[in-house]
Amino acid sequence: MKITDARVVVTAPGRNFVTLVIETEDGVVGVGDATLNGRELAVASTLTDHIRPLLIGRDARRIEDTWNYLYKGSYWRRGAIAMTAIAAVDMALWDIKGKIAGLPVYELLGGASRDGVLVYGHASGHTFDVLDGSVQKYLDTGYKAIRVQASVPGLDHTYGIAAGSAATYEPASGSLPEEDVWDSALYLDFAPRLVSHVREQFGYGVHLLHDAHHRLTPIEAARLGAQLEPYRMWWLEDPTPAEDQGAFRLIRSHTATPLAVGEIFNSIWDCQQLITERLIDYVRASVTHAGGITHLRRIFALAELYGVRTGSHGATDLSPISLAAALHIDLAVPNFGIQEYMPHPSPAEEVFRTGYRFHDGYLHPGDGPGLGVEFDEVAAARFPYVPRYLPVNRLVDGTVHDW
Ligand code: EZ4
Ligand code: CO
Repeated sequence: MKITDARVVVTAPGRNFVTLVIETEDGVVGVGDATLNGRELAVASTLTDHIRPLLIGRDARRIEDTWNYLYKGSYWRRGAIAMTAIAAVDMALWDIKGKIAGLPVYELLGGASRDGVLVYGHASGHTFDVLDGSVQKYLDTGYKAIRVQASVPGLDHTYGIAAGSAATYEPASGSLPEEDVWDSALYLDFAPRLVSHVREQFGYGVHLLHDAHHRLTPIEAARLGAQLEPYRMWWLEDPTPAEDQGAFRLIRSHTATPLAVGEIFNSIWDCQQLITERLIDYVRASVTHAGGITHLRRIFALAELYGVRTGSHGATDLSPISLAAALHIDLAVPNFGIQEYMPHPSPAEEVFRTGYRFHDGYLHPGDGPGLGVEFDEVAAARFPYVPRYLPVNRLVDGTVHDW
């Protein structure tokens, strides 16, 4: 079954998404997510200018061979841009394979290991009052697990806080990145009080998560983890910058608070040491940024051997196609842990018609063939791309810091 076309659609229904559409001679069409927040056009060009010519005429059924051809064949391995491009091809080919078989992708991955996928939502607030309202909203909707973030007193902007009651929190910056001021001392003083407050208000019957977003030093993270132990967190996410795997040895030796990292990983080599030395509890690699279904399930299989569970990134900068693909993997793998879930901004529904469903704190990918997402290219054309950047952090003295 030959591939006859592979085209990239860049669209912004609420926020920017890059989508790869692969067509076959039989008329079966597959879609893949190629969105890399803030670097969208680099992936689009990789796909259009470099990968498309390699796809035309290839057998769409040969997923593993195509993955290896694109990965090993480029010589320049890894990197977020290349791995996101390969991921989009891979997702589209699994979508096609499912449609040919008439089966949802999770059936091709071995079938369901569970009835639904436990998800966590994002509660946030400028004040504890607002945060409490946000937590209550998630509890009322049936969520069993909630990420809690609140504004750090003394800082103008804090990562992860929604402005007003809107569900999204990521700043939509203009033509240049917004610059925020960061102070780890203020944060470290505040974070244990934040979690203790939520436990006092809501008790221990809900799983709590918190994201430190890569900003601490190993010893700071060690102290925070130790201080959070009484509150029995589901996890502390991204305590330190993710590329330093060895840093987790120090954190791990000081705290039994479960650790999660990986939303910026693009390869199994980014977490080999973390997994084989059992330095983390959850690996957060995503299907879009870590080479697609073919590579992500390899990461998860390695994790399974070492008792590390999955906790895939699921922020709204990953498209509904990515969330669908994640849900198929989550439903199938034995070592599933939890899935991050932020509903997409409403215009996205006009472009991506999804088959996944939320019920009582769990998501299910649906039972349609393939990934179960229909991509409407006519609707996509109504939402033109607008370049945007993620923010940049500086310390009080002006030094650039991790965001
Ligand atoms: O900041 O996906 O856990 N979720 C996160 C996200 C990331 C964004 C970056 O594009 O950390 O909100
Ligand atoms: Co995160």
